[in-house]
Amino acid sequence: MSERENNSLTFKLVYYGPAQSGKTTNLLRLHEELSPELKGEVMTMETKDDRTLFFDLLPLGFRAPSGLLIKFRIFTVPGQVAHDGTRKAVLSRADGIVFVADSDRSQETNNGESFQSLAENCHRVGLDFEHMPLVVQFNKCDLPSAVPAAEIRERWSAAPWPLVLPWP
Ligand SMILES: Nc1nc2c(ncn2[C@@H]2O[C@H](COP(=O)(O)OP(=O)(O)O)[C@@H](O)[C@H]2O)c(=O)[nH]1
Ligand SMILES: [Mg+2]
Repeated sequence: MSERENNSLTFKLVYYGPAQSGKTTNLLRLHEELSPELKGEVMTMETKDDRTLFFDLLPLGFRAPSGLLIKFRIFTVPGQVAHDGTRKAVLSRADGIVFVADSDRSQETNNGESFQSLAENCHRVGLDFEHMPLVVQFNKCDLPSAVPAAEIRERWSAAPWPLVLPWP
């Protein structure tokens, strides 16, 4: 949940998706693009087992003209199937989600399974998936084996979520 205290508002955003789809790359790129006064350090945590939280975090914030401090805490989840417990912990109390799909045609099953796990995990941690602010980003569109944009648009045409395709 976003919290409002001390004249500040904090939003938690989560990058979710299959392993290797480019979630961490997105976070690092965002960090590069932001001006220094807006951002904190990127924190990356990796463990071999699932006992410690395993995620990336980018904190950022700015002051609105009203004086309100608006902060974002942007997380990525680990995509590997084994890390479902961690994904639930990271997803808990999210205010918004970016689902990062891998456009490579060989990854269609992994994308589908990960999206299904997102819906299930939202329900498990008490988030209303149907009303969650969610954007679907098809990444790795530069690969020769990427599914063409027209095909992705056609397939997602009935879905209610905004689709981000970085190519025409
Ligand atoms: N070709 C291509 N490779 C990408 C793109 N985004 C990420 N990658 C590569 O995909 C691999 C996995 O990326 P990473 O961000 O670690 O994925 P994560 O597991 O979702 O966090 C890395 O080798 C990245 O350099 C992209 O848009 N195009
Ligand atoms: Mg990662």
